[in-house]
Amino acid sequence: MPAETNMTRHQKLLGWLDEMAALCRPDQIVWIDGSDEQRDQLRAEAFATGELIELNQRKMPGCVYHRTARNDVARTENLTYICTTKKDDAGPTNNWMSPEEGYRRAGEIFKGSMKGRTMYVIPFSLGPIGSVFSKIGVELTDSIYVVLNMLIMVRCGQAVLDKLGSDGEFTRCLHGKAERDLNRRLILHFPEDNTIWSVGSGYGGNVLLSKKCMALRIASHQAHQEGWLAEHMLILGVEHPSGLIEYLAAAFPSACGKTNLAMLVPPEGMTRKGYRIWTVGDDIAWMRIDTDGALWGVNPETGFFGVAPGTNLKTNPNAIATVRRNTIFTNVLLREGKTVWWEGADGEPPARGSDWQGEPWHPDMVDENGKPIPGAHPNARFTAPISQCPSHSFRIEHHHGIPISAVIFGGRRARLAPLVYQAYSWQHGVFVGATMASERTAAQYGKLGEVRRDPMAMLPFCGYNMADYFRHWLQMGQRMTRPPKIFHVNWFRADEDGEFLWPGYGENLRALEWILDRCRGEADAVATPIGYVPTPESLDLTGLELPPEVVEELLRVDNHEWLKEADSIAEFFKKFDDRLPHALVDELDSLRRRLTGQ
Ligand code: OXD
Ligand code: MN
Repeated sequence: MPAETNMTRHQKLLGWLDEMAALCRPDQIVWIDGSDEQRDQLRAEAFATGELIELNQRKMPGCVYHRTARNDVARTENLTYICTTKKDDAGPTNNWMSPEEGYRRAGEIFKGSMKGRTMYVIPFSLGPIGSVFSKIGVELTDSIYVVLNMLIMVRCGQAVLDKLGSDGEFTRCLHGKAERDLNRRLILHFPEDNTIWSVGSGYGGNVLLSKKCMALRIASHQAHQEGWLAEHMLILGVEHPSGLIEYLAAAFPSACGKTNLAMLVPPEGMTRKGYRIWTVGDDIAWMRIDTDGALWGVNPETGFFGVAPGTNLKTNPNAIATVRRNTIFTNVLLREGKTVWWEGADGEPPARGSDWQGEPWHPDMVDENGKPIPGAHPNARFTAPISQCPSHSFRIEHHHGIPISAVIFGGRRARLAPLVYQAYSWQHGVFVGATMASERTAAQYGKLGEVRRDPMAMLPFCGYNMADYFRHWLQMGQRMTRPPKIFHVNWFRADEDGEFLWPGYGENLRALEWILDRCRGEADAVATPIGYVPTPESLDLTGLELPPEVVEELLRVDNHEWLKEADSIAEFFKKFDDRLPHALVDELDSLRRRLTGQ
């Protein structure tokens, strides 16, 4: 099947396409031009085959519904590999395979896997087309669902090929559903070849190759080589009552509320004060040092691929407004009358519907242990354009990005970390990010205090040796004359009974206000062994009615607990042997000294 087109004269692209088509043997090849007409045609085709279900167009214009296979509902980290010549270049936190083995093993699965199917060619740009931040990729896929998601998530089509010209660089992304068999599924990254191969899955995080695979794993490798940062961070703008808008980039592990924070709605009192939030991105930030010596960033994506369960008018009203139209819903509950529902949605559960597996469902159903059977999969998703978010920033398309005033790291720590604190320096901030962790709470999992370290929320996404990644962060700090200040937040501190002490959601803006005031040198703090912690008076808590002892507990630093934390960090650092930058060991020593008063 020749890859004929008048859309591009890029010989390397055409040659690669021929080669991949010879491997996968599709019946036909279709180029995605980015037009509405083509999108509508593909949608109609997917309705006809049952790959998609059209939702109620009167109530949910432009919305469609999709179910993935039962065994294919989340990212499969155990089948995700970094394929580098040297194992050490993937590092101790990644699965590794040699490039030869990767191409051979995945090649066997891809072989002939698109017979009877169509191969779609999706040219896409991460970042505004032509911006200094931006990178081009081309994804080949045999899934219309992938094409329709990509049309929302990234800039696609002819304009990208025009920018690529006849010899521009691009990331080669090959995806095939194959049999969607867990034993024949591989998500492979070849950073040395700027190539991604994903086979045997139809789940978003495994198959929208622009996202985790390219914008994080491959891009973090490129960023290391080229001197910038590709991070698992949201970006939001906080408009100060004076009209000044300042931007924050924040990293939290998956499913810790990045989307909610990115679209935060200020509580009433702060709206009255004049605060306003501008959403730039909810998942990925690409950041560079500009000529002013400061860090500037873009969100390389144009859509949200958010978790639906738990999203409602209280937790995230802007998300609810965003998904009212032109949205793809995956693995949520399908109601009679072709609308959707999920656990934690507004209103009463519907009396009946069909669940994420297509089975009849009603709210009283329980499993053999008497636990309620959910109608939506806990990782059910919505894919929706950022432009539909009521708080979307007017600077999303700016080619030079936006200046980042503060970088925030966060985890779920029921016991240890105060609501917010500031690192003493860039180097100390890198230590805070590198040792970030989430702790299971009694309410959730039963076993208190179990900790998973997730450095900078990049554990599953760093495409090279994480010790080198830490060094890169340290060096970035040395190259900036006006680096952002670094902070840590914890919305999840709990009392002895496991009850959260902090109300969270919109109220989190109170901590962001303190952070930005600190950046301007306008808020008080006390120097503690772990960093600068707010004085109770420096946080505006008007209207919250938190008892003083709760505020004290939220800001408390327990030296004894932190010394235990220091031991756990030392254990974690052993993973990296002598590749770990010495500056981080120095930071651990300094922390211990401050804790013991030496
Ligand atoms: C994630 C996601 O898993 O964004 O981090 O989907
Ligand atoms: Mn994510």
